[in-house]
Amino acid sequence: MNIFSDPLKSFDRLFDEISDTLNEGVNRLFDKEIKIGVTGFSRGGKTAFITSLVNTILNFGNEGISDRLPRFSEYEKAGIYYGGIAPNHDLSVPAFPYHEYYDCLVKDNPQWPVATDNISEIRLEIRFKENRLLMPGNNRNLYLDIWDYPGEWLIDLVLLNLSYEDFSRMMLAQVNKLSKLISCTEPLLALGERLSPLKTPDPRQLKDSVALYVKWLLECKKAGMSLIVPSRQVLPGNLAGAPIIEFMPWLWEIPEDYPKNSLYAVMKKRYESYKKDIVQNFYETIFSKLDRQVILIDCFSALGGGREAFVNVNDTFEILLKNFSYGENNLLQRIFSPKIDKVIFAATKADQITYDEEKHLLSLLRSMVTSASHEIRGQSSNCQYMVLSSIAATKCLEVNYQGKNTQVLSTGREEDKYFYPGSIPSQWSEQSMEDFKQHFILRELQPPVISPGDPIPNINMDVMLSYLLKDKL
Ligand SMILES: Nc1nc2c(ncn2[C@@H]2O[C@H](COP(=O)(O)OP(=O)(O)O)[C@@H](O)[C@H]2O)c(=O)[nH]1
Ligand SMILES: [Mg+2]
Repeated sequence: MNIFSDPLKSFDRLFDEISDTLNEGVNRLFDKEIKIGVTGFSRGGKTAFITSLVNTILNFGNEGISDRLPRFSEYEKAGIYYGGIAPNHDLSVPAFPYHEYYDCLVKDNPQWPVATDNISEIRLEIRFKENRLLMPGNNRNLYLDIWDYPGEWLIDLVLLNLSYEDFSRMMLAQVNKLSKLISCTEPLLALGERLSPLKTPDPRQLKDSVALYVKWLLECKKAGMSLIVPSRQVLPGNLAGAPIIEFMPWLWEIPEDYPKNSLYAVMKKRYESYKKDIVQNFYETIFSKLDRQVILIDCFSALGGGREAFVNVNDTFEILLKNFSYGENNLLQRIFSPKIDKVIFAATKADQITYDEEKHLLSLLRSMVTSASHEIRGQSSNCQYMVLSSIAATKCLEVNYQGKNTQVLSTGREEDKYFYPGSIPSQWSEQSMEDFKQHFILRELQPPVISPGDPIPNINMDVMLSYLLKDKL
């Protein structure tokens, strides 16, 4: 920001800006602000998570709240007495519409928050009593800047280290590997007979060809694959129709030399622009500024994928690691951001299992992450693993079944008083995916009934708060 560039700027505004900048500096100095990234693949539970987290924080200071957060003992210790929404920092990023989502949940016919695939921000303020040696009893503020962004964008970071030729070769290997699974492989590869890399592109042919590649990507996504790059072709957000996402890997013989305005040159140029203006920009303006990262994983949907999905999840982690592991630096920090000091992996939607299955889900989550990456195992001190339900649609009850106490779930609705969904595997393997598909009944649950003003029921949000905040209060 150059505050001297506008001669018409009034002294007041100038002063405001200087003090804003100073405040920002001071906030950071005293650790009064934490930027938290929340990510995970589409439908993984990010919106539900942020809605529930905000709801819990807005209830700070209300009577009885510390009893609802037994494992967030810092709530009492730090003397938290207020939580609220503060104005957003970045005025150009959509604000996370908390009230809209909460209203949907508490209406007569409750609805899950609607799906969105873009970035959003919400800033929260927590007030508590200073209990450090320096200024005991003083009131203090902690700001949480929460960023919701699609996990698909994270996968794009692999492109930063790849030339257009590397990218093309990587995707060709994928196309071949998945050819039995993805039905449009043949027409996609056959495009090569019609495309002339050295000639000026025919705009219509270029558009149609890219559309076929996007179709291939979408089919991969549907089959549970996660190496979906460039991600914005599948989740375009405000880039829909922009030439910067209209390119594809060159899946055929790569020309050594090509004229400046040729089809090949156009593809390569757009790829480079995408890398610089979209991926690099995301990295610099958001990702590299995060202090903590929550990664939400829907293990149930991962278990429901096929064999290739299993391999692909592992591959994706590996590719991320390979591309970000230069030098002797802390690898984990390298992968996630230069600043991030804590990464929390949370298995979401844990209200779909009984309480005694939670340990299996936790172990499954660990084995999913660590089987893909030996490095993460080695760096696990700043990694936390937990299970979570942001908006719990069921309650776990104990009933007497054939003379034995058995845990079951209930949605509280008439139609399913009790049900037992089954047991989930505790290790991530192809066999466990088969077992899960055969023995587990995954239901589409309706959101819970919540009265307006009431807190959102959840599982383990207090544990999450403790992981995120305890050392900052
Ligand atoms: N049962 C249950 N379902 C959930 C929970 N969180 C999310 N979901 C389901 O997952 C869907 C996608 O969640 P959402 O938060 O929109 O995912 P996003 O795409 O990552 O933002 C929701 O519409 C719900 O159906 C949860 O805690 N429990
Ligand atoms: Mg969302």
